[in-house]
Amino acid sequence: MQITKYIFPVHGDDRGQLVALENFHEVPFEIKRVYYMYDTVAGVTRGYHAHKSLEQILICVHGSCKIRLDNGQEKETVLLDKPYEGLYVSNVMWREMYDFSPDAVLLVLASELYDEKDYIRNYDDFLHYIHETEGGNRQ
Ligand code: T46
Repeated sequence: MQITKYIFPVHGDDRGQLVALENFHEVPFEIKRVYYMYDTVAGVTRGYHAHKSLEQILICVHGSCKIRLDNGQEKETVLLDKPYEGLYVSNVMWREMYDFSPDAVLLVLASELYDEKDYIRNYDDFLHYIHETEGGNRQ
């Protein structure tokens, strides 16, 4: 499976660091929504779903967490622990987020507004969806 991790330019100077993200420049889609999770309870795994259309970039802007990606054929685990790294998560990709450090802040840039109809929350339905769409945009 191809994993796309963006290393964003850091505008650092003697005051500290700054990362700027713009539509279609550092981020390959128009950002329509931003959300973030923090104070994640120790031992919790979030996610357990895929999206039919949504594309996202996940950035652990503080602390660390792991992301398990599954395209229905292969699984990969990615560690996010740098505020200047972004993990691209395509549509039709099962994701689980876990191993959050107590100080983790996971920021997500999303290509679409929130839409519960875009979620596939059952793993068998996910495999069926891939089969029905002849692989979708699998990577
Ligand atoms: C994803 C992973 C990485 C909203 O009202 N608006 C939103 O934009 C989002 C993302 C969530 N919510 C509500 C829906 C639920 O009542 O917040 C609650 C928690 O959402 P959820 O259980 O879907 O959270 P995660 O962490 O399992 O998944 C989230 C995103 O939903 C999902 O798209 O890819 O983060």
